[in-house]
Amino acid sequence: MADSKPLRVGMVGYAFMGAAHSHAWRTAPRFFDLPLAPQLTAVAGRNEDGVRAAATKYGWDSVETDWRRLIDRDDIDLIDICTPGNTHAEIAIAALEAGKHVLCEKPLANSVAEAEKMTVVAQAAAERGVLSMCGFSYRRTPALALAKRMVEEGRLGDIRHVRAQYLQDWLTDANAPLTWRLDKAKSGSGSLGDIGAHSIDAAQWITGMDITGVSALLETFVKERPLAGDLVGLGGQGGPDGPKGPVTVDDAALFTARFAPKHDGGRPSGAQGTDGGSRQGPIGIFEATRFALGRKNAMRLELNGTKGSLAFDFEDMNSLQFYDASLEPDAGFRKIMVTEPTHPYTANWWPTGHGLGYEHGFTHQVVDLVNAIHAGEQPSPSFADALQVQKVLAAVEESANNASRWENVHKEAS
Ligand code: SOE
Repeated sequence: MADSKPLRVGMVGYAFMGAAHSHAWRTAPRFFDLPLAPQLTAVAGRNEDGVRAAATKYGWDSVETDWRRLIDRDDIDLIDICTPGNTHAEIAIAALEAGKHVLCEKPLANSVAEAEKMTVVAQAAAERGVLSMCGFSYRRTPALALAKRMVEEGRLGDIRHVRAQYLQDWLTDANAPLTWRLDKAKSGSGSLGDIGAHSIDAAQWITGMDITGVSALLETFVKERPLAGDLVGLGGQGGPDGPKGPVTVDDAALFTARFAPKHDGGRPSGAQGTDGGSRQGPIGIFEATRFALGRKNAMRLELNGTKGSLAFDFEDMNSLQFYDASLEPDAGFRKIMVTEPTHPYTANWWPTGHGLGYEHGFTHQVVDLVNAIHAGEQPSPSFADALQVQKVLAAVEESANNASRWENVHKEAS
């Protein structure tokens, strides 16, 4: 709406997520009637040439080379954190305490302790009308938002199985450089936190249940890699013949999980189920890897319930596979094209069947955040929701590091 009050944004970081968020801040008011008008006021980055180039490319009005300047500026209303996880806590806490709303990329932090502190500060800030959200953007993929709607409507009955995979292959080459995502001190974990976190959040959000226990296996296939270009200055030439550094995170994470209705804690409770029976939480199996050669961004989720099943694959992101047990058994799964105007978010875009892309999830994230801020309501996912994801990540690492639960298959005759 042309006469909307501005929402002046200061973004920290301008790499892949900075590009996606910039696109979202610029695009959201052009396709959705927003009660506040996002303004790309300033972008911050340590390298002045780099951040100036990013401001020109992505349409930011000004630049800073220290994120603290964004916090100090009185022409900034919201801080958007698009930096590696080791910086999230310091920036988010400073911003919230300075009265700035916060959008923080996932995972929320690199530890449960950091995430807990961020959540406490966020809850106190919310009481002052200063709001915050964690950027689990896949919730805003129309097909996954429709999946949640269908689960809530009882179309699947009680959920028995959650099957989640997030498959990429960009590290299959042992000579791919040692970037920040492979350094635990910066990223907190590898495939587990970077992409597994999306699966955990989506599964908990769509089922409406929390993961209460896990059993896990982590693997690092390539133990050291050529230093990335920004580290080559340390006397290396880069590339396969240059200096190498250690990979300190997982390349792949596998875990089983138990779910329980929220706030029941512990094992699945006997809460009343959709069919009048006791609501037993589902069991889950999760996989996150960057070595699934040929899979580029296959974020997959399948739910099997007592009345139906749903299956989603981000590499075919505009559709949802649905098996409805109320139909003839030979009806099989049917493909729902999630492009009807009645589907989440889609009415604001193209005619049915034209489809959306990865970037639309970020635009929808901005739409929901701006509407929540204008309404003075807690955006979703909150830092508390993201803390629950952080606790699952920590439990997976604890389980994987406690190999005593692992049973070897004995070769010798029993
Ligand atoms: C990892 O390659 C990555 O960029 C994640 O960091 C993002 O969160 C995901 O949306 C796409 O893949």
